[in-house]
Amino acid sequence: MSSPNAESTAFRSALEVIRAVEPRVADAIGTELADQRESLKLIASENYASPATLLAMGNWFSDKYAEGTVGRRFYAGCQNVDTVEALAAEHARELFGAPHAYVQPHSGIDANLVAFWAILADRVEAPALKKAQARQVNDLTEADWFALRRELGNQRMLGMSLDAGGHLTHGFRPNISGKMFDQRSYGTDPATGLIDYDKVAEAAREFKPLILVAGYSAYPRKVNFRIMREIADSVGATFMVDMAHFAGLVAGKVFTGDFDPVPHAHIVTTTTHKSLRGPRGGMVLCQPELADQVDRGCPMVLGGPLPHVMAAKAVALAEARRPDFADYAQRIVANAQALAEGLLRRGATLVTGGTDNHLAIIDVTSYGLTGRQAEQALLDSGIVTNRNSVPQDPNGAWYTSGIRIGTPALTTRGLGTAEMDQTAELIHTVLSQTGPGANADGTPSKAKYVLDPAVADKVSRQAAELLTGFPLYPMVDLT
Ligand code: DSN
Repeated sequence: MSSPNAESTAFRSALEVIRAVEPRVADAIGTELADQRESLKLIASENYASPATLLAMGNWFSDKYAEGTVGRRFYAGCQNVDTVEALAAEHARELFGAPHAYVQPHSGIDANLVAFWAILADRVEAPALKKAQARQVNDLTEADWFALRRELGNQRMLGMSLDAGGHLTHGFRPNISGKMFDQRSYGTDPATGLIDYDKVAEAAREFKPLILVAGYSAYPRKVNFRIMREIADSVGATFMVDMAHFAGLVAGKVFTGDFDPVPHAHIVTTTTHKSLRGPRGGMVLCQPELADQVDRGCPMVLGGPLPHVMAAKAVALAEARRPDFADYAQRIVANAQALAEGLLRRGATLVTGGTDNHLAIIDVTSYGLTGRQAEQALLDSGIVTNRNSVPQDPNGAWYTSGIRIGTPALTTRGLGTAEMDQTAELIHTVLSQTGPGANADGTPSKAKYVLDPAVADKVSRQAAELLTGFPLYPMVDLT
């Protein structure tokens, strides 16, 4: 552990150096910290990285090109990049018990693209090359190449529907994945809001996807990955899990056995900055048979690796291997459940009636609001959330009917279950005192809202007060 003095000196020096070149950037960095300090950050996908993780990103690794993988680069002089990439991958393998880890993806979308191409290469391209007795695609005849490209573009994916909590990159039309794959989605049971595994199996039998995707960005429950793998196996699909949201809960051994995706999936993707609390970035874990294809991620679908971010991934993954990370992961869930219970007790409606992970979805139609109105009213009151669809959402993906809340960030700050109850009170106060607004012509608006500024000010002050006992990056003095 470094000393707070060393951290303080490092951040102060960094800001001074930046200020000497472009003071407005130094000011914006300072203002960002001030803003984050003052608001209740409940965005389920955000967190606060450690000083060591943040500082590992600001250095001369940023200057290095390192296409390729450890020991097999397209540039000379990559020995130090090899060191940090190998370290990050080793920490990832050990932390998650994965046979192979690829730590180059710059984001979750990139990690998913690497996985999609690895699966297509393994399941479609490799057999076509074998059949044509070609070593690589350049050896194919024009006719064989044309046929292979058609085949690559004609594959099926089955993933969770967006309004049930799935992710845009799991085959939805506005995303490249929806243009690459013929996609069908499975939803949740309208009565319980839970995944109905029999329905998933039925959809898989009918659709026969090449890839079955599990994982979510807005589903407040555990997923049984053993059952999902059985479904994938029953139709010969490759089973992929996007654990970006709950990677920290897997790392912290909150999700084990059937609920740990790593032993069950052929391939697992994640971001490193959400509940895992690392730098902004992505990562792929996979079984040995997909490792070679995954390692071709750059330059197949990724630009040059970011060695400074891989250095920070190595630091954050080392932190996640410490025993106190498991305690952190347990507290994330305890806090999410306390927040959910606090809201339910005050009369809120939650999708699935609660949570057993790090997030909950408030159905704000019971307050007479759209997600967009609720999001803005909460923001005015110092509570940062994001609007989100609910299953079968009547307000569509732009206005939505839900508010997604998550506890990884506030748990990092040290808030506990008592503070979650106070947070529930603040959220309920704002939502119950906000009304829908009208357009200039008097018609109802899905965006405008009415909230007495005095209420917003009072709640903002209460939120700031709640946070005073839990300083954020206390080693940085902005005065
Ligand atoms: N943007 C992330 C989230 O907020 O869930 C997922 O991509």
